[in-house]
Amino acid sequence: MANWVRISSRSIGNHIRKRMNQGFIGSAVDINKSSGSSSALHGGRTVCDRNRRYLNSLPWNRATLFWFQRFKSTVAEKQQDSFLSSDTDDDQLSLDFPGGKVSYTSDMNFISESSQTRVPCYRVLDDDGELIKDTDFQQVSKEAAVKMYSKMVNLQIMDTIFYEAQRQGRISFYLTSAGEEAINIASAAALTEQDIILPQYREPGVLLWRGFTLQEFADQCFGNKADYGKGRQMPIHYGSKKHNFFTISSPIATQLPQAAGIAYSLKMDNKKACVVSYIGDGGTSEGDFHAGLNFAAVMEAPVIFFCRNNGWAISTNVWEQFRSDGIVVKGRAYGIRSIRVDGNDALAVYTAVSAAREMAVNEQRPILIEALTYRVGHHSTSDDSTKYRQSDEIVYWKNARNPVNRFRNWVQSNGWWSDQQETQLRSSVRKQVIISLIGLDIHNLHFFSDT
Ligand SMILES: Cc1ncc(C[n+]2csc(CCOP(=O)(O)OP(=O)(O)O)c2C)c(N)n1
Ligand SMILES: [Mg+2]
Repeated sequence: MANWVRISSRSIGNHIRKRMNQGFIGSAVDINKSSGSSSALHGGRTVCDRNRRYLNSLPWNRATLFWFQRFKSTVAEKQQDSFLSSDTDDDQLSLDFPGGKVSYTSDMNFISESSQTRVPCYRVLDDDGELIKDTDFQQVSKEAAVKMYSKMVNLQIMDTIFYEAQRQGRISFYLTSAGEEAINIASAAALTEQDIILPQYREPGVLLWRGFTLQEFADQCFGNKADYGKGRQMPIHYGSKKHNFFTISSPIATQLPQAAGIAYSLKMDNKKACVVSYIGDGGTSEGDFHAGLNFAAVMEAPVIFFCRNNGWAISTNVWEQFRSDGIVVKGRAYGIRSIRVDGNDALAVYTAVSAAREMAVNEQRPILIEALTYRVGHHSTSDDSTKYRQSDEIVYWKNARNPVNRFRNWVQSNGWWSDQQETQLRSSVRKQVIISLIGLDIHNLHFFSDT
């Protein structure tokens, strides 16, 4: 046993030394080579720039490199909480503890269970889809914006028709992404195809964005011979090796420790890619959430943990799920840089994921994103959400805070979209979805929904 520990710690040490010699770990903290696209943000005020200034002010050398890299993620924003002490060089006043000095205090203060104010939510578009003045955001080209909007509509229509197919008894189960279309599509649009996705289950739009066809979705839900899982999985458990999208697994949160491990392998192979792992607010109560985040932080793995906080975990609302200020505050506890974003604002999601990806890949670190949104549909076809939540609440989120309409308003206000294109798109997608079902030789198809 002792021998094994000696050998394995020697090989980990060798790995670190090898990476340092290759400049790999060095490049992760290379203050001169920071992320390329940061200047693309309006105003150029980015986390990376602020970090670079902070790094420049520090005395550092190669010997302190590894130590420094382990802790830099906690200094990103330099937010001073009242309970935090200022740095001191006086050894009498501080405890030289493994991992860094801790200053002493004579005041016996418990850290408050909550801060005075909640972490704000980053957004770019107001509720009507108008650009908020002086906001930092990543510009999107006309082509990209139109593609993003079209894919959101694709997702909406696929959901409506597949949901009805389940109600008609043609498939055993279905689960919609209604209300979370912006999260699905805008996060996918900000990534490259080399980035590896580990989904929870309410993110089929990521696969749709990457080119998984409507027929492939239908084949999986019907569990026919064209389904890659050969019908062994429940409907909606999609997966595609070709699209770097791991197969969905029913036990929630198991994907998080796996994501940290896969990201660490990307790091060891010196790949310019990251892992993106999605999780719901309910999933964060699983032990695997802790394991995944802690592992990723310690190993400095390039992974984005994307939490869709949609207010509900089946019938359990967030207040009954946790008493923290959502999920975003948990990042700091693990030493992970984090942001809260409006999940119903496609431009905000796109910008946040672009910046997170840049930091994850260029600085080799995990990032946590909490996107605030709302599950407009029932949890699944096995659920009736009106039994545990107010209809008014659902209607409010469905209409007043609709992410698809909001993004459409912005695209249309740029002169990139018209009512005529809208009608054409909806009727063409509807036909394509129905064709994907006709191909399965299903008879007496009737879909009446106004999609
Ligand atoms: C390990 C595990 N525990 C419990 C369940 C049952 N379960 C399925 S979905 C779900 C709620 C998940 O809620 P959330 O993570 O918020 O995702 P959402 O459905 O809101 O998108 C639960 C508890 C499960 N699938 N796996
Ligand atoms: Mg949820």
